Amino acid sequence: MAPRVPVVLRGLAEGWPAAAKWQKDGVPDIQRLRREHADVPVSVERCRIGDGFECEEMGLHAFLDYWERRGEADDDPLLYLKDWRYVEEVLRGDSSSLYPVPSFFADDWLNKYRLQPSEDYRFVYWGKAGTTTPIHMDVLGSNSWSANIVGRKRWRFFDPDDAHMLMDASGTSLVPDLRSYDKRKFPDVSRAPYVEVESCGGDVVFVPGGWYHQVCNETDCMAINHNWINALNIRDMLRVLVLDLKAIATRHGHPPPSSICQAQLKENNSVDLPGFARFLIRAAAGEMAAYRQLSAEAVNGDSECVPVEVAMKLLSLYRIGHILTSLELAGLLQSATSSAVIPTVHKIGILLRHYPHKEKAFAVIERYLRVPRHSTDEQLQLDPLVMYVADGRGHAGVGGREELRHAWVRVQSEGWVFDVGKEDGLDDVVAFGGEAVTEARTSC
Ligand SMILES: O=C(O)CCC(=O)C(=O)O
Ligand SMILES: [Fe+2]
Repeated sequence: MAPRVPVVLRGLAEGWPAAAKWQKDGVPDIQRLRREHADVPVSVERCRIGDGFECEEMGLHAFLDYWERRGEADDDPLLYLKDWRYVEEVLRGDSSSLYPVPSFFADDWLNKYRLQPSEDYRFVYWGKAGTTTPIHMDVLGSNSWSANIVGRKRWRFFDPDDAHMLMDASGTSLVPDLRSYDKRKFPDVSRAPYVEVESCGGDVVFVPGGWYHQVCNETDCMAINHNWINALNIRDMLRVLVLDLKAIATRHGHPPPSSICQAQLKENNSVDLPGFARFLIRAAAGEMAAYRQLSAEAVNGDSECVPVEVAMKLLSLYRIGHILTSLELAGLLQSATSSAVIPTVHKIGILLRHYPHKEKAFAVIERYLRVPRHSTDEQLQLDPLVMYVADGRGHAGVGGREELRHAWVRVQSEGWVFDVGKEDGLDDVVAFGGEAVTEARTSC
């Protein structure tokens, strides 16, 4: 996962209960699906080549009727049932009767800590041969995994570094559909390098966040798909939100923390920044509990070696602490959220300060999670939040709240290790990385 390239895990979904329930002899078992599913309303997309898509609501049984009938008339539309929150709506929140979540993908904050109680990102996709998901990048910078229960899909992936080739001359609009587009408007698309893969029944595809992809169902397909975020890509989510917030602020002419901008942010992304901070606070509690349990188990075993799971929890806590502090100091949160940020960050700081195997954990993080300890100045410059703090408000050290009036952030040369403290009381310093703070930085 850390190298962030698409991967097909052949046969990982073989033998899942979903295969026995949804298909027979390699084709969807429509009679059984109809018998075993209530006629609930579902949202389907009408797929049209090069012309975007439209969503419509219909009953599940009408969709299954369509599935059996489709192809009898030449002008039958192509309907794709997708983004169906099946676990939540059909299985009452517990997916285990249908599939196990593969261990590689189990560290999943989006579905565990939830942006909103009802907002989960566990979907089912059912589509006839020819249905297509046009080119897109997954929501909120998240990764996804997609398990083919039945059928064959063809995927085309574009590296984030080549994303500019998929845009028009202004760099703002994305080519709508790779099968048919205006070559004058999108002159570079045909030259953009891509990775093409095929996934079949029983295969699971890992889709790294930030990669544009288009997916075509070459036969009738049924798939299960999760979007997820954890310590390795939480900063991508922050970046997506902050960039969108900046664009909204520019468009509306209001400052980013204003309720108008935050409401628009929530409209676009299902979450505003205070909601994002609440999500991180829930994640901090969960990750701290998991860290305590895992590290207690590890100490009972071989304490010379820091297991990668423990290192991962430490990385989670560093990153959550960093983001919460940055948001608070940048004045981007409202007070209801702010009052929960500081105790959370303090708890995280204390926990990290007392961890005895920090150096070993850093080594594991670098080696196995491929998070470089020394991030370059260039990377820091690219962090939109740091830029916002630096260019938007001048001094990172001047926070809005009384408790943070003298607090400041120093992004150390280690990159992801940073300190938070109070100028006038070094005893109160919460030292990330173990070092007391003696210097304030106002920009990067
Ligand atoms: O299977 C599809 O049609 C789309 C899947 C997808 O876009 C994903 O898993 O990210
Ligand atoms: Fe996707």
